[in-house]
Amino acid sequence: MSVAELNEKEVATLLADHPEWSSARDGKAVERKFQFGDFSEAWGFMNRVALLAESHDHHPEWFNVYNRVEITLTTHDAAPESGGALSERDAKMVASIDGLV
Ligand code: H2B
Repeated sequence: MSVAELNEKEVATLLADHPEWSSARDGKAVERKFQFGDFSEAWGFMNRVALLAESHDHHPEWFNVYNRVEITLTTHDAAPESGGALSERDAKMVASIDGLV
C-alpha cells in the first residue's frame, strides 16, 4: 500500500515538536539515541517499543548494545523503490515512543 510522504513543513514540525530526534538518511528518516541505566532497562524499553510497533503496524530499525538503544524510523511503503521516506506513521511512532520515556 502506498503511503503519502511528509512535506518539508511537516518534517520541520515533527523535528521541532520532538527535539531529541534528528533527521537521517537525507531527510528520509529520523533517529534518536537512548541511554539507560543498564541492559535490563534498555531491554524493557525495547519490549515496550515492540508492543507499540505491533499495535501501529510500524516497526523500528534499531541497534542495541548494553544500555544504549538507537532507533531509526522510516516508512518503506512511502518510497519502496528508494528504501523509504517519512510519513505520518513515523510521526505517530515518534510521539508514542517519546511517551514511554
Ligand atoms: N514498518 C516500517 N518502518 N515501515 C513500513 O513501511 C512498514 C512497517 N510497513 N511495518 C508495514 C509493516 C507493512 O509492510 C505492512 C504490510 O503493513
